[in-house]
Amino acid sequence: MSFSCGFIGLPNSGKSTIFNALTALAVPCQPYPFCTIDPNVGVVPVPDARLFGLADLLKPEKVTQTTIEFVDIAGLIKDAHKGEGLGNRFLSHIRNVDAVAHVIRAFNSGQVPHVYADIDPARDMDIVETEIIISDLEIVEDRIRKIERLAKISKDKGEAEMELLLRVRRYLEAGRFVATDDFDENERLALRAFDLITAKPLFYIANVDEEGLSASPQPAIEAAAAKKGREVVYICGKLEQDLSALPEDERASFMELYDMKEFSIEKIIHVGYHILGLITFYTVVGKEMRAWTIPRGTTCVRAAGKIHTDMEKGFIRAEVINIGDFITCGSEHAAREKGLLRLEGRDYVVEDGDILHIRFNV
Ligand SMILES: Nc1nc2c(ncn2[C@@H]2O[C@H](COP(=O)(O)OP(=O)(O)OP(=O)(O)O)[C@@H](O)[C@H]2O)c(=O)[nH]1
Ligand SMILES: [Mg+2]
Repeated sequence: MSFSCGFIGLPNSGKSTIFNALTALAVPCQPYPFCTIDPNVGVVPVPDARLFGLADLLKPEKVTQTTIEFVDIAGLIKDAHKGEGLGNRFLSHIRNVDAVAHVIRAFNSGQVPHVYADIDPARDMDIVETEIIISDLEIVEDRIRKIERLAKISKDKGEAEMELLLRVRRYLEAGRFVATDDFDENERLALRAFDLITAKPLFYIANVDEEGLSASPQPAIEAAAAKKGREVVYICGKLEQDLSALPEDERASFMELYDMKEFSIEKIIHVGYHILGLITFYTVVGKEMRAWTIPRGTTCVRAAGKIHTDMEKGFIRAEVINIGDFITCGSEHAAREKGLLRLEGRDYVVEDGDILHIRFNV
């Protein structure tokens, strides 16, 4: 899987509409089967033009895309932590995701009431994110109390964890998400065990009108997101829903009609990879061609381990070529003649778009 992404937002912001469209649209992208694990969790193959381009050339029996998981939960309203609306307990369903997409209501519709009457993205961002912060604060406070209780009876005073929790609490009490960059690698690892939503990267999905899509990016939304240092993806939930109901051969002309330049999943992937620091590499082994997702900065030997532990243990070297170069050359032979195929050792840092052929010994 590339990454998992949980949706948050006000009720009627369009989370489920977008979730349904994303997961329904993915079905024809096979060969990875769309699978619904639960009505609100969907695993979708990542469309990958480079992988499809390579498959056109090499015609492998099997092409395996990487996948993305979406989790759709109920909407949050102001004072959800006091039980307003559906409360906030359902946030537990997104405590394990890698990134959070905050769906912002930016479409006008007389038929779909806005919980707060008018369209105001900046206000909605604050309402929902304040609830997230309070919910995380509840977790942190609980944990602090537990450590204090244990400290009375145990030799282990839990000092390191306490110190970390107190640091985290300072962000939350100041009404901020946790700036994970301020923590070192070990602390970040320890932080992960708390499952805090505020310690995950967040981006916005602005759910806009048909007209809003061609008029995007919208200055008011951009300004509000920039203030929080976050990126925005513009999607029209309604159009996505209509698009997902169309047969595949009619989709291109529909997209042209509404000035939809790419599938919205591609926009989400783009932002998600960016904020999570992910890249894609490829393998062609036997009859199978496959895309893999790794964090930027991963060494060749670690990437080999992602494919198979034997490949990491017995790693000798890798033959590496950029997928774009391979497609331009048209064959491995031509790429080799042009000197585009390189031999790299275990410490080589894998680049986005590398095709890796791992030589290993078991
Ligand atoms: N006009 C218009 N209506 C939309 C759009 N996106 C969603 N809707 C409608 O808005 C209503 C609410 O959408 P949902 O997707 O159920 O909203 P939600 O965020 O999942 O709401 P909760 O599950 O209650 O939190 C539905 O009637 C949708 O058809 C859009 O882009 N334009
Ligand atoms: Mg919903």
